[in-house]
Amino acid sequence: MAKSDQQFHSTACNLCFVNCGINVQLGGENGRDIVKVMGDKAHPASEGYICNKATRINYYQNNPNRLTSPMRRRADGSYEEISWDTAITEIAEKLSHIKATHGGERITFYGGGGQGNHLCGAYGRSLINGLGIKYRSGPLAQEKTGIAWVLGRVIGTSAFYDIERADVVMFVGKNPFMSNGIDRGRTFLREISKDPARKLIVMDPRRTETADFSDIHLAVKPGRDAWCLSAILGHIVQEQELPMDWLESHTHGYEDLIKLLKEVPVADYAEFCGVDLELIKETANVISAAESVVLEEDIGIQMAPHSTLVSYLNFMTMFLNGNYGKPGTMLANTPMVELLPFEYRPTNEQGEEINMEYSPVTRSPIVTGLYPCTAFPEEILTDHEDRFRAAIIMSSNPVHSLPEADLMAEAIRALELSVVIDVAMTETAYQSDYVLPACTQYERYEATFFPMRVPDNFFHVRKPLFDPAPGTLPEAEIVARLIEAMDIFDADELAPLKEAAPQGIDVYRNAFFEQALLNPKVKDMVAYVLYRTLGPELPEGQDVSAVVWGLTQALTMRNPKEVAAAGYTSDDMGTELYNALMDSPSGAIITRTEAEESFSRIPYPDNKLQLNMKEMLEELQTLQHLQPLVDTSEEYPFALVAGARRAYTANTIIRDPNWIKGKIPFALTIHPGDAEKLGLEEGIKVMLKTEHGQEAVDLAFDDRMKPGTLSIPNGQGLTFKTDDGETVRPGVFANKLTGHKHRDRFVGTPLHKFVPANITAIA
Ligand SMILES: Nc1nc2c(c(=O)[nH]1)N[C@H]1C(S)=C(S)[C@@H](COP(=O)(O)OP(=O)(O)OC[C@H]3O[C@@H](n4cnc5c(=O)[nH]c(N)nc54)[C@H](O)[C@@H]3O)O[C@H]1N2
Ligand SMILES: Nc1nc2c(c(=O)[nH]1)N[C@H]1C(S)=C(S)[C@@H](COP(=O)(O)OP(=O)(O)OC[C@H]3O[C@@H](n4cnc5c(=O)[nH]c(N)nc54)[C@H](O)[C@@H]3O)O[C@H]1N2
Ligand code: SF4
Ligand SMILES: [Mo]
Repeated sequence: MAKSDQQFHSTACNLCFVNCGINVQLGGENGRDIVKVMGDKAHPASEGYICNKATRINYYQNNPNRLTSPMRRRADGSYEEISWDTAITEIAEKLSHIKATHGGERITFYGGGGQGNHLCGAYGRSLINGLGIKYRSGPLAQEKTGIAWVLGRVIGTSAFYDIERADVVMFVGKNPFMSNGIDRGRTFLREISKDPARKLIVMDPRRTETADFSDIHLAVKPGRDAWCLSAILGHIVQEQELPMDWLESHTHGYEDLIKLLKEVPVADYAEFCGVDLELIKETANVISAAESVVLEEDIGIQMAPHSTLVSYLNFMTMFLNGNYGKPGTMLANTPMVELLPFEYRPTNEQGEEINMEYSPVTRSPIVTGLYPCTAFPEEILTDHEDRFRAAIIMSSNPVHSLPEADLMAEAIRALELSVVIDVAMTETAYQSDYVLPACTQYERYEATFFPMRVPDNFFHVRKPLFDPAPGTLPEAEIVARLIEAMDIFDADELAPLKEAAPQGIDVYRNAFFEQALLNPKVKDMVAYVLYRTLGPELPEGQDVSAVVWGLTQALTMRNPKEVAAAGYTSDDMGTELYNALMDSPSGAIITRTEAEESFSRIPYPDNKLQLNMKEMLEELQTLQHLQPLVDTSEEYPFALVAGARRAYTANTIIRDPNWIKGKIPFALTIHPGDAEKLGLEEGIKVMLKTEHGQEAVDLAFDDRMKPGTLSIPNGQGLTFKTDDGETVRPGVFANKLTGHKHRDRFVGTPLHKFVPANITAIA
């Protein structure tokens, strides 16, 4: 399929989770380079927007260190190339053996998707169910399980921010100027700052580039957002009018929350969180007076002290002021795939959750199907008989991205079997028994749909730009071969579907629903089944996208009204939607929702939001002791942000350091005033030390920093082999400096944004 024409091809950027639509031109020696990248104006969400990073995706696609053969670890820790047949046979044998001896629950699954590659998650699910894997985790469990738990308890269904129509937008611990993470990031910031009718509030210790566009910047002390939000809420409850009729008809338990907020000593909390009392009052008044308010948070608080409580308070700031279920607020939505379900979580009369599940060894809570990823090493490094014996890690790099990298590596080495499915030899791959090379997300069909927009939700199926690189396979095929090598299906079990497929989609559809009722395996391993039965009948290369047909069928059964409202009205809306997606290179709207319907989707009694989340109300009361959860000390006087988004960071998706322009992206930043006090000059090398390790790093000044804080970029210290065969690891490997116990007490998300640290000049 190599092309070297002047034609533009539509796809999406994979360097952050908003996945802007892009049009690319291919070229280079074999036509396998992405030589030009432009924003795709026809993309329903990004509308032509791209940031500085998109033009550099060729560094991902043509990583000189890409994997092109399955690899097996030797006893001495080196790796040898093996054939696909050998790899599949050996892995299948070992997995079957572990399952037979210890049970499928002793195998864990980690990852299953990244920024823009999501279909592999569906195939991963087939492997999970095929093997009887019960426990899984992934990168969502290091940022989003707190918010998922809270919203599960409060709303109980999937919901999202209607940010485009909100009069007041507040970003809490989110810097979209650098990280994007919202559609048309910088354009949005310019638009809202110019609009006199709208207001932007930013809560961030650093005077961020985003804060430059704001009407109010709350430069909170790091880790003290909970007090700041409580003070804002306290002022509203004590001095402003709440929409009592609305609260009465749409919420349950608001009285308990209001009672606690009435007692908040607003001035004390303001002082403790370091924000001027008048600014807190002004913020409260703006929120209270607004027609519609959206508070969008991100990892600046999701990876900071009191993270789960702060998520709860963010939502209470919206909901206590009536900001749910009307335009410009939080709306229930209709995702095609629930990457992060805000699931129904019933409680008893005492407000205790009744169906909570826990991980096998540490008994950590499972939220949205994921155990806390910080517990991963403890679930392995023990002689507990329920420990994990094997791990399958797909499209994720936990040794690099989870706290305490060395312990993570030790845990993976302690397993009886570890298998990584990735495009590159990653830090995690270098610890694993087998590494299976996937083709990139530009070499197969892929879909992007995260975040899930309201009121119109959209979905983008992307056609491949290239054939798979030699030696690589799509995850769909890797999973299928493993399932087949383990004889998970009997030879003739899929025969009815294989026979039906050539007879047209109507016949296939009937056969599919019949088989799904008769044979639970068809439902459990739906991605695999569709791939092997419907897939071969689809036009060339489309077999990987057969799963999308299954998704459109499921969506139209769940949300027929919303799919119809988006314009799909035939007898088989699912197939109609599937065909529309295959014919829409820039993506298409899949559902349309009325704001008011947000209430009918709440699964709790009388469709009411549940505001009195017991655990959070208890945690809220602990704030009155004015004790920071994490503090600096004489030995570690700085609060280190271990991983900030900068212009040239993209998790570990691009490994070739040449993609980076400038030096700052690698450096440790400090407020010039702090540096002066320590007698440190800009550009020197310093030793950055925490309780868990130390790393040498270049020092750069940043007068936007809050004094007393330090910051290093995320995604650095990656192992890369240069053209001369030299191995380099530029920048700081942040998770050599973090500890896995430094985590949220409810859901175990790491507190990377507040790591007590010290720096000294290196002579
Ligand atoms: N350039 C770039 N963009 C990315 C990514 C990338 O690697 N590089 N990764 C993507 C991913 S996976 C994610 S999850 C998002 C994350 O996107 P963001 O959350 O926006 O990114 P961060 O820079 O990690 O953190 C945001 C802000 O949190 C602030 N912060 C630190 N401590 C505190 C605190 O205690 N309280 C408050 N209120 N704020 C605090 C920091 O000063 C920072 O400005 O970015 C996505 N976009
Ligand atoms: N200290 C610290 N740690 C952090 C953060 C921080 O700010 N500070 N940020 C955290 C955040 S928000 C996140 S989201 C995580 C990310 O954590 P991870 O999900 O572990 O890391 P990524 O770098 O996004 O990993 C993506 C992996 O997918 C591989 N990959 C790319 N394309 C494909 C493909 O098509 N198929 C397959 N099979 N693999 C592919 C890449 O090579 C890479 O190994 O990191 C977290 N870790
Ligand atoms: S905002 Fe994200 S998806 Fe869009 S171009 Fe930038 S990195 Fe790519
Ligand atoms: Mo993330």
